[in-house]
Amino acid sequence: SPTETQRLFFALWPEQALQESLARIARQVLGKQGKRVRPENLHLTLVFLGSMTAQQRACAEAVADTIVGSPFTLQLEQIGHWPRPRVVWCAAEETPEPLIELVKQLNQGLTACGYQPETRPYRAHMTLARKVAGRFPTTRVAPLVWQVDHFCLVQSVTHPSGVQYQVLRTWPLVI
Ligand code: 2AM
Repeated sequence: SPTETQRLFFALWPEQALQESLARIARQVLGKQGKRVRPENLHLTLVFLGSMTAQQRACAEAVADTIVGSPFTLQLEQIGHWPRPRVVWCAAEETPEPLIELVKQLNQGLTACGYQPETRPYRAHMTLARKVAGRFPTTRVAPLVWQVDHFCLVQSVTHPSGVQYQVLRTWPLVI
């Protein structure tokens, strides 16, 4: 129905092998601290859309259809902690220019869909764990190299057992 909504976001979705490598690092650095993200849920958000109607989703997909992006390599080597949201994340020391450009293109296009663009600066990260309190110094790990050649529209579904993410569509980064 037109009033039904879905909770959506654009993301980079790693292959299972990379998700497992990230999960292993998370186990090593976190031990028993916090609530680790399940390996199959590990991802990097580009734009969080939130609750979208079918019409808004169609608009967002049409925007994604217009994106002209380049593939890039993400070198994940930094583990850090944001004390206020209490998340531990993994990130690249250098955010590749094509990633910044992709997020910018999405944000610009999505304003036509009634999307309120994020006012905070974009910080590419993969949340590894939530509810991590206390001190957690930034550490460097052996880089995980991620060749990114597509991006995805993802639905977030909340179950009693936890959140489940479903990749709805993917778009290639080709130029
Ligand atoms: P996070 O990992 O830093 O929490 C699905 O919820 C994804 O969208 C997560 O990667 C989450 O980032 C991101 N996200 C960004 N803004 C959000 C918001 N306002 N509410 C929920 N998730 C958000």
